[in-house]
Amino acid sequence: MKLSFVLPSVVVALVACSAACSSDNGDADRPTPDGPDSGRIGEDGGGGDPDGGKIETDIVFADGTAFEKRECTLTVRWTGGGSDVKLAGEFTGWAASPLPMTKNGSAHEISLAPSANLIGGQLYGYKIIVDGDWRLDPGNRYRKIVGGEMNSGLVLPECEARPETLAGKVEVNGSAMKVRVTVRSAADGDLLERVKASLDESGVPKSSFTIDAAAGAIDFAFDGLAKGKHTLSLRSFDKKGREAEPVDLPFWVEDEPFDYRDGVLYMMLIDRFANGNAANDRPISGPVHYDADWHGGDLEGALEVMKSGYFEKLGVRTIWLSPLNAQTDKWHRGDGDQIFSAYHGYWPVKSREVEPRFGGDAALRAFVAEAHRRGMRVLLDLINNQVHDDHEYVQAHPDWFRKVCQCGDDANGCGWSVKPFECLFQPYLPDIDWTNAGAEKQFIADAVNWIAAFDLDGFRVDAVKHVEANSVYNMRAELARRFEQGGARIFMVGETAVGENDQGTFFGEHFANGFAWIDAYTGPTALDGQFDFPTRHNMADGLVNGDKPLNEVEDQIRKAETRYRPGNRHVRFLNGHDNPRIASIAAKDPKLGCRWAEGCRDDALPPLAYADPAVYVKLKRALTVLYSMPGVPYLYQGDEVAFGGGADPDMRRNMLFGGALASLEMARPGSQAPTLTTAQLDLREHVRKLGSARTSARALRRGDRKTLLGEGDLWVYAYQTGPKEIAVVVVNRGGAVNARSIDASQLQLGSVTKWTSALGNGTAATNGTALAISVGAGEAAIFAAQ
Ligand SMILES: [Ca+2]
Ligand SMILES: [Ca+2]
Repeated sequence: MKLSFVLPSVVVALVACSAACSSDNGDADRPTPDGPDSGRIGEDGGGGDPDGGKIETDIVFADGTAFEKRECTLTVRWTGGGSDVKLAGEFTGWAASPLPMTKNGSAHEISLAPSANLIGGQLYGYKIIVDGDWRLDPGNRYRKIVGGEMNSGLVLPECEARPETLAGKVEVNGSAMKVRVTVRSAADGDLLERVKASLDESGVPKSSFTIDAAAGAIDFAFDGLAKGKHTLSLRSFDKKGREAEPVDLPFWVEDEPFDYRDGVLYMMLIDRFANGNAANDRPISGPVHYDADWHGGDLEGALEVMKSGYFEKLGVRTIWLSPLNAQTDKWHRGDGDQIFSAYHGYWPVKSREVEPRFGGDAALRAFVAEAHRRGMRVLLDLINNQVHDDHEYVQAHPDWFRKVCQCGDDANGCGWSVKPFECLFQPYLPDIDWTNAGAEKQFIADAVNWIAAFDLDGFRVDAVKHVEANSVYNMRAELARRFEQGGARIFMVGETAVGENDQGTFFGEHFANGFAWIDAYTGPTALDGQFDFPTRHNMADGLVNGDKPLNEVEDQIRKAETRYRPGNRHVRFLNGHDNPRIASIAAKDPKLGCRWAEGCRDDALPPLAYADPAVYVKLKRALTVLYSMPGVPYLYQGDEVAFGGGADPDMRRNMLFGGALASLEMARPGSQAPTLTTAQLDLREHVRKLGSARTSARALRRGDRKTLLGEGDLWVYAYQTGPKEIAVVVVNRGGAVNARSIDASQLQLGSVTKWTSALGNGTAATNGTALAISVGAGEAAIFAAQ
């Protein structure tokens, strides 16, 4: 079929309509939590952007345009073998009357049609019975817990309710993009009237689309697009005025298609990062000690730091923003009966609004836009486990939340692993009940809204192991429907804090060890990756405090490479906003034993800067390994300047920049922000060289790691992605190494003429199939082939 043509009779109405004149683009975007329940998972009520002033172009279909009708049936396909294969679910009375699946080639299939027991838009639990064995269906996106068991879930299309927008794959070629969008009528056959289209919140020019009237499709083609992120947004309406679920097609114009391994993930704790607007500062003071109070950091400050080029210099390609939801103004007693405020962002009272202290919605939009101009991705910390008592949903929907018992209250049968899903982090933080359909629907809709309203690129998902797993699957399904039809991927990386030997059985699913547990939540229909806690523990133990022989660190890294499923994007890290600082660990600071939550303050806590040069030697070594790891390296604010600090909240001291950015620094009232020491600045220079090394050497970002040597004090590994695309990493814990010969027969060295040192230290030379390596005592080096 011809791809596109415009019939002479086609009426194309170009109506520039701002939010002010668009009656169907207003409040629908912000459904009230107690709005009508359509039964659909992840209802988000529209694609508008009332605060952003979106302009849409009306593309009106001419009479005679043909449209396919929506499908009402859903085909379930099982490809896992077996001879007697049946489907059983809530709609079959489970085992009472399972439905036989028909063999079709190597698969078994069944087509499900709507009925009184199977209503479009509703989520039903089911399993596949394979020769008597009840199995989850990996071919379906949804999950549902029924009777304490995890099941697959299916949702029949709401074919009668509204038309449907379907997008083909977005093709980007240089600065040009094209995509075919097809619209289908509701099953009643009511014809489509129009599609409202916008590109980057502006209308689309008439020359950018043609209507294929025979196929009910629109072919879009744009050219001359600027580098960075773009989004084509589409809303379709039929003649009855019914609106299809909105579709957004985000895509990037960039020199090299991005991979999250390409650079560092940098975590910013907004309140403690940079204060760009003193007018929104609102500490609680009174009973709240400065260390646990709001300090004034905001997205305006973060934007200034971004504009200075700070992140590029560190090799950052992805920003993880701490939670931005509006927070309670209250303070509470927490660990050690100490008083804390919500400065960290994990006590939300609103689901869709940015905390005013962080600069509000406009500041987030500005920050994201600037990041995208610079080719950086922005992830929001998404809290799916808990809200604060004062959250907007708690009063209206008490059934969405649980207050069973407090996590860690072992005496009352509420150990962290005894009731991991329903236990409370704190008595004032109601736990979200993800087995409640209403709660699930709303919190997924809110997640979709964060992406749609603020153009975010994904989420860091908090506390995954305390949230029923259907949250991850069903959220991915809705994100995919809304944003991923054109081939984009909303990146989701989860926090499942388990050790290598941890295991658990939940809702009938068993995780035999930490690797399997972490992997269980990842895959095409779930998370893209998780924080690699088992490897973190071993990397930190071995590298940061310097106690573990390097060959044992190598063994642990090898384990991570072989025991996780290939293809996921797990995150490698040394510490984070919940752990004592690596500088204090490297210093083996005895003050780490004096915790803030036990009442320790000021000089009883670790210093902000260490004087001992040995600390920096260890940190340079550890950070060199971090920046040369497979996966996604993650840096927590302050690691690059060797901040000291102990347990919560001591590892969250105000960020320091020095130089032109010093005006954004925060300090305790009545005192000055400290000055970064020469040693701290020197470490930052080292990290910048590491960032530059990872950015410039494709081998480091994309290659498979090959271990060339693994001794207790000397460790050498390499990556190769082409004849001259080779990076060799040398980690030396012992004395100076002088022209040590390392077998490099795993590498193809034939095209290499020389080696350059990315960090400016040591030398490497090719000698046949070996390398001659020299590095100083305690040093790490990266050599790039030329
Ligand atoms: Ca501020
Ligand atoms: Ca929970």
